[in-house]
Amino acid sequence: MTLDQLRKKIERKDARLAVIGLGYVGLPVACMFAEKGFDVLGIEILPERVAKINAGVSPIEGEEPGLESLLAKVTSRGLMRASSDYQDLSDRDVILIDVETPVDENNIPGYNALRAVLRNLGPVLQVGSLVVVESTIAPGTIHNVVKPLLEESSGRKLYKRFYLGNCPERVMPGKLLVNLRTMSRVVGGMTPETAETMVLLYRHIVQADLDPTDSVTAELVKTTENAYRDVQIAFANEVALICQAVGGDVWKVRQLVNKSPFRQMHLPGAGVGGHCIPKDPWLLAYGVRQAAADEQEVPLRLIPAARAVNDSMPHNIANLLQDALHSAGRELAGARILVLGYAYLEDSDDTRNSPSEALVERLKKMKAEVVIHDPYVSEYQGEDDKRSDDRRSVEQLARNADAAVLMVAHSQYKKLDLNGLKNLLRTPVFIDGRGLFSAAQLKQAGLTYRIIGVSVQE
Ligand code: SAJ
Repeated sequence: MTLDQLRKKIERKDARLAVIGLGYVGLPVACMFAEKGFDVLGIEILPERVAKINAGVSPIEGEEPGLESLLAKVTSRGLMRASSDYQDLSDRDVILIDVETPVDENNIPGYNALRAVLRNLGPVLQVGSLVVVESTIAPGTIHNVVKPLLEESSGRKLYKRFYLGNCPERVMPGKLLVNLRTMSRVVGGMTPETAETMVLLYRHIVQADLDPTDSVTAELVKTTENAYRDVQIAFANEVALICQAVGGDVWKVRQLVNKSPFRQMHLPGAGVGGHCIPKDPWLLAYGVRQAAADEQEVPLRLIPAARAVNDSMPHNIANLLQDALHSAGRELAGARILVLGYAYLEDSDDTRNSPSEALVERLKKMKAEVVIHDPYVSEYQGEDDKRSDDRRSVEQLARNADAAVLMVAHSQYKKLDLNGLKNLLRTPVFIDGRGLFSAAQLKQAGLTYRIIGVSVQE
C-alpha cells in the first residue's frame, strides 16, 4: 500500500489500527480512536489486563474521568478489542507503540520492552503499514534502534514494507483523556510525507496543534520539555536551601521574585517523582552521549546537576527532621516517624519514583521507625486497627509518633488539625516538606517545626 492509499483509508476511517501496550497512554489512545469509529486492536502482554479490558473494565488505578465509561462503550460495540497474540496484527494498517521506556541505575535506557515489541512486530507487519512510536525515547532512537530492528525483524527495508514515525504523548495521570484531546503534539515522521499522514490520523482525536516535523526533533522536544521542568524545579529547590541557610523564607522570596516580569520560579519541595520528570532528562542526556563521539564535545553539566539537586531533597527533609528532634530533646535513632504522603503527586495514587520512598529508606538507615499514611495509596490509607474495624486515621497513627513529616500536598492534609496533632504526638515535631503551612500556624499550634526553605526561628 502506498502512503497515498493509506491516507485515503485514514480519511475514510477504514484504516485498521493497533495499539501495542495498553497502559496509561495506550489504553486511552485506543479508546479515543475507537470512539471515532476506527477498528482498533489493542495488544497487551498481561493476560489479566486483556481480560479486564475486553470485559470493558479499566485496569488503570486512580481517578481517570471518562475512561471507564468510554472503554465500556467501545468494547461493547465491538469497536475495540484486546489480544496478546501478535499474529492478530497482520491485517493492521497503523500500529501505535506505547510501552514503557525506563532508565536503569546508570540512567541508561535498555528499551527492553520496545525491542521485544519490534522483534515480534516485524514478522507480522503488513506491507505498507505505518508504525508510530508514542513512548518517550532518547534523541536518535528512531534512527538507531527502531528502524534497524524493524528492518531486521521484518526482513524488508523502510518505505518498501513500512513507514515510520514518532509522536510523543503528553499525558498526566488524572487527566489522560482531556490531555490527549486538548494538548498539542509534535508529529515526527521519517519523511515529510509520513509526518503529514500522521497528522491526518491524529487530527481525528486531537483538537490542538499537530506540528509535523522530523523524528529527531520530536524526540528532542519531548525530552527537552521535561528536562526544562526538572531544571526549573531544581532551581527553586536550590533557592530553598539558600533561604534555609541565610535566614529567608523561600515561599515569600518566590512570590516576590515572580512579580518580576518573565520570572516563573517553580515550587520547591520534598523532591521530584513520577514517571516522566526524573527519567526524561536522562533520555535526553543519553541521546547526546550516543551522538557525540567524545563526551567533551557536549559536556552536560546543568541537566545532571539539576537531577542531583532534586534527588537530594528527601535527604534535606531527613536533616530538617533530625535537627527539629534535637531541639525537642529527641534522637532520630529509635524515634517513630509518621510520614504523611507516599504518592509522588498531590491527590494521586501513583507512587512511581516517589520522594517519600527515598525518605523512608534514609530514615530506616538512620535507625528510625517509620509509619506511613496516604489517603490515595491503598496500602497506606491507614492500617486496620486490630481492636476495631475502622482504619487508623492520621490522628490514630500520630498517637505514638515522635514527629509527622508532610511529603505530599494531598488536599486532605491541608485540613490537618495542628493543635490536635500536637497533643497526639509523643514528641510534638512537624516537618512541612511542601510549604503547606506558615510558620505562624505551626508555632501557634505549639509544634517544634521546620518548613522546607524557611530558616529556623527558634
Ligand atoms: N514538583 C515540584 N515542584 C514543582 C512542580 C512539580 O517539586 O514546581 C514535583 C511534584 O511534586 C512531583 C514531580 O515534581 O513529585 C513531577 O510533578 P509534575 O507536576 O511535573 O507531574 P508529572 O510528573 O505528571 O509531569 C507531567 C509531565 N507531562 C508529560 O510528561 C507529558 C510534565 O511535562 C507536565 O509538565 C506535567 O505532567 C503537568 O503539569 O502537566
